[in-house]
Amino acid sequence: MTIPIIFDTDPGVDDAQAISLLMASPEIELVGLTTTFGNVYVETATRNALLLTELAGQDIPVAQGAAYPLVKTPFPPPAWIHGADGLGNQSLPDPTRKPEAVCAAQFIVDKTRERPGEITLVAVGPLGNLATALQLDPTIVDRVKRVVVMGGAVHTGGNVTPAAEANIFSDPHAAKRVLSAAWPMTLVGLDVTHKAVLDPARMKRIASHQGELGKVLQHSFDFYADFYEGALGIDGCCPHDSCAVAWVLKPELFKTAKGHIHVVTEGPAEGLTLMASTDRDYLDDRWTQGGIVDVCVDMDGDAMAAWMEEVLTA
Ligand SMILES: [Ca+2]
Repeated sequence: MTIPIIFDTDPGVDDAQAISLLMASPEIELVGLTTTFGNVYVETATRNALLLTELAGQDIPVAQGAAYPLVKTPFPPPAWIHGADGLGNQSLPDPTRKPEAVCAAQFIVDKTRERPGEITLVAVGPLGNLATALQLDPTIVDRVKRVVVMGGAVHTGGNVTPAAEANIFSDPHAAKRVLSAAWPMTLVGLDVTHKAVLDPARMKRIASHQGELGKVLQHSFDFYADFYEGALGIDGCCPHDSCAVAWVLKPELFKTAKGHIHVVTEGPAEGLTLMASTDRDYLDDRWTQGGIVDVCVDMDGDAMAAWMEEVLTA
């Protein structure tokens, strides 16, 4: 039995690593990639999703999704982190395949109707596609096996603002809808993703096993690692999006806590993910709206990075 996954993504250097990880994992059936703006414009995200799967020789459907946040005015994509092309600025051919005729949200709705109770949605970009899928068909909450979101920061600070993680900050209104919906959900945020570091030696070994795709991963890693060294003093990079994949396949590496997640949509704390633990009572129900989320609060970062290498060099 394989695990069917739809991967909602804005590739993106760490997205590219996670897509490679999914394609290399025999336990995973990659039903499709759905794309969103975020690290890059959505057209670039779609092009990269098509290209990365083609480089691995895999014919995986790609459906294009959200171009803008639901409400707020977007900031330009962070070209200094991921490159203008999302892959550290390299000249790559255009993909030969085209995206699906349906948009990302409809693709998600359709696939979960075809296979009720089977599909895990792993979302590692801003959450507009999942929010729109909820709007198209609210009963989707009963048809997904689980939603795993890379985003947010619960006990730690943000990475784009003092409070907010990038995916949530990029579309806080979408995040609010998605993170309060009553579907089985896991939040994999900066509390855990900052514990794993993919260092240059490990990346080199991975790249050497990944053929043409490996060259793209190596180049984008080098660009991304320069940002990490300058900004955080880390030798390597945090493979944020791969941590969401790790949660699906290696949950024993994580420690979780249960809580309600409230997303702040305005003001200086815009994009903050406030967790109200189910372990205590509150003065009123402001903090306990919506579904209960499994929130990752700890991860064995060394074991996670070692597992990534194991999968990508097998
Ligand atoms: Ca991402």
